[in-house]
Amino acid sequence: MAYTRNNAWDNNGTFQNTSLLWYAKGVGIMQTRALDDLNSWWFFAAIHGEYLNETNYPGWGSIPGPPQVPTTPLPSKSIQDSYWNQCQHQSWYFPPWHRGYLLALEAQIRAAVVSLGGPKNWALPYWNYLGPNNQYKMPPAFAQQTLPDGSPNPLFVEARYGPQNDGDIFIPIPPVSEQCQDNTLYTGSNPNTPRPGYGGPNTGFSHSGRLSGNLESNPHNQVHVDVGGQAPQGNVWGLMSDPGLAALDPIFYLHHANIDRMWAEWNAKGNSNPTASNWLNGPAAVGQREFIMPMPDCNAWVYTPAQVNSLSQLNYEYADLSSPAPTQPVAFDATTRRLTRLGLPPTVVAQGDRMDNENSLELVGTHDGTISLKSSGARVQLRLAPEVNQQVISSFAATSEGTLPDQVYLELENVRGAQDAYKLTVNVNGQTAGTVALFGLRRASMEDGQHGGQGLTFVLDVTEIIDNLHMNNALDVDSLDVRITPNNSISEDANISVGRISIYRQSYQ
Ligand SMILES: [Cu+2]
Repeated sequence: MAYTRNNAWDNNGTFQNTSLLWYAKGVGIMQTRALDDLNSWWFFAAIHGEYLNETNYPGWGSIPGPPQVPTTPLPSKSIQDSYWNQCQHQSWYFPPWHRGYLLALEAQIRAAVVSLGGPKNWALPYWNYLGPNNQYKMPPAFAQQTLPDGSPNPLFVEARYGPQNDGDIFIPIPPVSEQCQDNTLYTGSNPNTPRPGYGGPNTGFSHSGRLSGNLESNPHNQVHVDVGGQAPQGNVWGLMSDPGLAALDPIFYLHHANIDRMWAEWNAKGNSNPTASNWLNGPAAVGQREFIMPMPDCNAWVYTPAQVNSLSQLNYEYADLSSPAPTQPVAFDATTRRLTRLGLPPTVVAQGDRMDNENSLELVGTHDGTISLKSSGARVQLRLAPEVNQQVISSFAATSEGTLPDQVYLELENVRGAQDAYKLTVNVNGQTAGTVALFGLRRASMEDGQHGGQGLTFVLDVTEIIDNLHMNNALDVDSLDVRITPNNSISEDANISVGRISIYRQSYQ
């Protein structure tokens, strides 16, 4: 039987949408089960990530309910080690790991729905916040305290604060966008795909890594912190703002169903997933942890990316796989836009795909020394190395030989901090370079973590800004003016710092 995942905004996103009503009842059943039950809501959240050993927030014992999150009884150490803290982030495994996670949760909810006499073909709805009309708002069923029968609504969560920290949950568009859908390369870069690529960088098992792929950066990370936000006072942030809390919030799975839908749509447009064996076979093939999920029959399901590579191998489909109407004709890709901007003929073409190899990057300029972000952010002068900057400038002249000018990136390197619920907008000489969300920052900053507390690195494609400076004869300069502005005033406890801000060139020659 093929299951169809429908839009959560059907029937205005209320409980008249029966997919949402049955989801609520299924979540309710899973929440009655104990933490050490592999089929419980709490166990599933811990598969993504957990903070059971911490005493202060975000320790699971100090979460303001509902839901009332249990911290006992713990499963055995070996069960914890094989199942918990498994989610793949800052990695090319981000899309396939989450696809398997959704399939397992969906099977659990469907079994609970059927046990209550509900539809045998129930499937997880998706929240397409980038869709038309009101869909940028959270479906109203999630904000109701009670179900239509008057009982408590399992979809209601106290720790959900929204992008303005006032409890109004919506996704600001822009900066959240579907621009990543125009990428044409899963890992690496090409003129249509900024590094590190649509699906993420080539990594091993990566519960917390360094650099998010483009789908993971925007919309995924941004939607997390927009929904979660931060409490107006006190050191509490929304469950969705932090990977170790996020899957406790039932909206999590509808957000990820949409990310999964976007990946399927990207493939349906003709883009390919990796064919390298270390992607297809997953990290277990090289002796690292396996991807493993508990299924309703209590059997473990061990899977690889190859097994979830396309929807045609699986038992579900999406009601709508089409993109909203493109704002530009399809042929009007990033390369064509760039040629138009620079007034160049279509005979100027770039070489093809590049692996995201750091050797292909050359440092153009930097601001050395750690920058601590104040409540209002930071402003720095980023010094350029004159010789390297001249190479960028001369790459514009090389178009006479038919080659595209350099692609240029701004990086915020080794960003560290204790709270994830912020977004930072970066401006270069008054032009917006982009917005990044700090989802996963706390975990990436922990010294005992996978990368020894190196923090996260964010890449912004500033090619268009450099093009504009060049066209205005304003590129031959000693320094660039870089501003970092947070979406909400940064609290001192967040202790957010940027290790280095840099500009890199990547040549097509
Ligand atoms: Cu997520």
